[in-house]
Amino acid sequence: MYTTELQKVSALDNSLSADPPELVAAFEARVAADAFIEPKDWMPQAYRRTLVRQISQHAHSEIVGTLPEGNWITRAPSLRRKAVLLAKVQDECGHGLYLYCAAETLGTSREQMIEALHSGKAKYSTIFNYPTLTWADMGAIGWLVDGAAIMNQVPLQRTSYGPYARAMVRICKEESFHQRQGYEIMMTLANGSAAQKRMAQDALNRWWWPSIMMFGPPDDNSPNSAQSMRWRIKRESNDDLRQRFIDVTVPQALALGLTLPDPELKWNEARDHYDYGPIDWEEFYAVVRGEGQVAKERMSARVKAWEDGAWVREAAAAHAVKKAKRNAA
Ligand code: BYC
Repeated sequence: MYTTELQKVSALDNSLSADPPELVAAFEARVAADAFIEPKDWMPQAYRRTLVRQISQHAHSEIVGTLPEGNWITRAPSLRRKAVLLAKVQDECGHGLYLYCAAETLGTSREQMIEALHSGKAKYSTIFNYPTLTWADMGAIGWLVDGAAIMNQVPLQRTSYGPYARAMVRICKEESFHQRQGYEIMMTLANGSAAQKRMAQDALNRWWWPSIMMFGPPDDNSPNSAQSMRWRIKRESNDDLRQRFIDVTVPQALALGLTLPDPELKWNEARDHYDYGPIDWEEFYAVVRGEGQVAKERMSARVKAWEDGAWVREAAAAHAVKKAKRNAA
């Protein structure tokens, strides 16, 4: 039902489009030639809307994504781990800011995007609505969540909208470091005491399925994919990226001596890929709808941070007005 409603909205958007055909044709030719579309270039309304949706949701994910890890900064097991985790969380705040800036170039203000998040109109990645129960979750997030994010984001470096593509170049470099720090935590735990290894296995058991859901619904149930692929916003399909992530990650789990929580996972010689068991899409849609306690905690933490920060925004705005007046004088 969720998907059907989305499909109806997309069809409506396209039918209402009043874009001049000659401009659309020139735009499509540029996209087909792999030229970047820049903020001042003409673009179809629906292309702009799709980008604002995807880039702002991506930005929200980076910011909301700091919450599950921020939860462990004070409890990191050593000074080194604390410093590394702090640096990673700071990187993610930075990613959120580059992405909000990229979305602002499309004519949507930061306030509008934040309002859409807080009112539940805009989404953020489902993965951040799962709780972080143990220190091993910091390893699993870095290894699996950042690993999945890189798989999805490397093709976005060639997305058709210039500011988004350029933001992704830097983000991907930092995500590689995040993925390695997560794997290093998992390696330490997997080679540690029996209790540490159990903790690593438990984290893998809980984060595996949510990580492979991060790539979004299957291609035949992904209402935005066909148009986004035609506009070269998306370069690869949800299922292709998911398969590539599984193929790369399974040998990494085996190297750790850990077991993946999927009894149907098996190398398929003929396909040259791993086969995997059915994904619980009901769970995915429930998490997308924001069901569950963690989603509520995430949103109330973000709303509180926004409200607590009001005085900083007001002071910065007052300072900017004062500075402008001084310069004019
Ligand atoms: N979670 O037609 P589809 C990070 C929604 S953060 C929630 O396939 P699309 C990190 C989708 O929005 C990295 N919702 O959509 C940070 C759509 O609904 P709407 C986050 C999801 O856009 C801190 C509907 O389902 N990465 O790395 O063509 C610590 C149908 O889907 C999800 C990005 O944001 C989901 N997982 O494709 C650690 C990457 N999946 O919007 C790490 C940029 C789908 O029509 N985004 N939905 O109401 C994308 O690449 C694409 O937007 C997606 C979805 C592949 C996610």
